[in-house]
Amino acid sequence: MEKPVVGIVMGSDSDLPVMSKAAAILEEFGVPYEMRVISAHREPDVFFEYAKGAEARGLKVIIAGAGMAAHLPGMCAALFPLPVIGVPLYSKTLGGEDSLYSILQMPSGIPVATVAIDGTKNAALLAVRMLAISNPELLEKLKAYAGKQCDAVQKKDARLQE
Ligand code: RP5
Repeated sequence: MEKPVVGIVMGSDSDLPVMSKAAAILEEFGVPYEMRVISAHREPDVFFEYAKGAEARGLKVIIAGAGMAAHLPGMCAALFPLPVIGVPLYSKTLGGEDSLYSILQMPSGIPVATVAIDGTKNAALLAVRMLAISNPELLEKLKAYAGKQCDAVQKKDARLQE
């Protein structure tokens, strides 16, 4: 088993169905990852150890998903020096706008690359793009992936023209 280079972390196991989609993309691209459920609020010490140790464990990117008062991605960015991608998760009461603004409105100096509400697939693709900067094999896979998407749209259009 290769050493994980991407960390997928979420605030609760209730986030797992949506966050698992990131794992599926990373598997498709052959990117080794680790996946954890860690609550920054309910178990701050465990969270601190995870985020503080992430660089030494070999992680290059963290994808952090959380809902409601979604402080997990921002706190990852405070403790981990490499890119953090935040996934705001849908919440029943405020539809995920609470999560979105919690993750998006970071103070200057501590960046989190925020994707759309429940935008897990794009978060994983963004992580792959970041890794592809120094990995030509991944870059080729990304080009092939884009090509497949293009073909799929063209096939649908061609069917409409029949
Ligand atoms: C956040 O609170 C989690 O990321 C989750 O989206 C939300 C609700 O958590 P549970 O009450 O379902 O554990 O911390």
